[in-house]
Amino acid sequence: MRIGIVCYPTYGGSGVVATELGLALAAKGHHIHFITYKRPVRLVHYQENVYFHEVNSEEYPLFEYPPYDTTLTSKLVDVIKYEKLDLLHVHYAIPHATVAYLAKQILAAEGIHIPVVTTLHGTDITLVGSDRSFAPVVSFGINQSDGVTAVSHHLQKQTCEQLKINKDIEVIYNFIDFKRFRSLDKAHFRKAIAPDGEKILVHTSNFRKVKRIDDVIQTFKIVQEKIPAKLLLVGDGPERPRLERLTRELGLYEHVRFLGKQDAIEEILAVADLFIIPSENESFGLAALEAMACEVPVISSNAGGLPEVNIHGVTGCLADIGDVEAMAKHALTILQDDSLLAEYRARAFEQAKKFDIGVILPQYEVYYEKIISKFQAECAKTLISQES
Ligand code: GMT
Repeated sequence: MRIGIVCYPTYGGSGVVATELGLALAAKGHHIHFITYKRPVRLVHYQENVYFHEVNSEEYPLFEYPPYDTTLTSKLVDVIKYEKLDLLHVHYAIPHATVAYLAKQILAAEGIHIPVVTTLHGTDITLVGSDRSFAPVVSFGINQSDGVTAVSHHLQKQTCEQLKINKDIEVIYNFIDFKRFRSLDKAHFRKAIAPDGEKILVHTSNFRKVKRIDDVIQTFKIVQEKIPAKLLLVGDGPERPRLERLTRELGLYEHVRFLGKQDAIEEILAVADLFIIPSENESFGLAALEAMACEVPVISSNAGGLPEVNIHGVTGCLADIGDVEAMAKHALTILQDDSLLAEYRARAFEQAKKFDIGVILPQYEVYYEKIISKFQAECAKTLISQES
């Protein structure tokens, strides 16, 4: 198949999933065209069957905000037409689903027809909750897509409850590539971080309010009062300066390391004893899955799709949003008993295998084929009715 993929190219789950999906499809022989405003962060090496089309926004004094939607639409029209794409897969509804619709309409006027699949990642739906004015546009984009997928059952349900949706939404879980995310021996790194054998807790995110990193720090405070421990905070974002201050105020600064944005997350997870993700909302929690693939148990909130990934008492523990006492209690139970920690590690790894890219990728291929056949049948029906 010749597939166009539209995504956000920056650090962030949806862009990572879109890029890894494209690369894996290309490795199976599909031709993949990434279309976005910057080279996606995970698109680092040359790979056969992979193409990148950069969307350049025009600088013009009239435009206080360069019209990205319009330039993206124009690029899509061009790439779909000249690269003869069979399907367009857009990740993240805003603005990609509506832009795809516009491109599709422009091409239809020229007799070119292409099906569109939209994958919902989470904040594209939950954001609507904070700005209702997005709702009609997001609903429209979703309803006009030929296929719609969501990364968890929770997100599927939430989308149908929150928006006026007249489409079936297929759940295709996020996935993990075990070639990259697996347990690694990084004893020297561990020694550098925790020279006296302290337990290591890790959190990775984009440092936004929704991640509740205060709870990570408060949980760590309780843990650190009971056992020697270190906390690694990976990532960057608007909350970081405030959190650095909080860490200092709590007298924790020497035990907490802010590592900033990192590409080789698997090397950091290699030294982790516990991963912590106490989010307010999380449609799936790809970061938790990455940890589990590296045999790291997870302490999480029970928000959104997290319980579909992290199983309480099996792969880690769940607690109510904001319940740092419970999170710390669970963390201590696991960390204070090495044989229990080993059991949790093994079970986290077993659970991660359910999301192996080898399991999930064929689900996308089957779904694409289904959508293309359905779309072609509908096009043929329309043609016949126009001729008669
Ligand atoms: O977590 C973020 O804020 C980034 C966001 C994104 O769009 O990149 O992540 C969302 O998509 C990921 C990939 O599907 C999911 O694993 C995350 O759970 C989801 N984030 C939220 O729902 C807050």
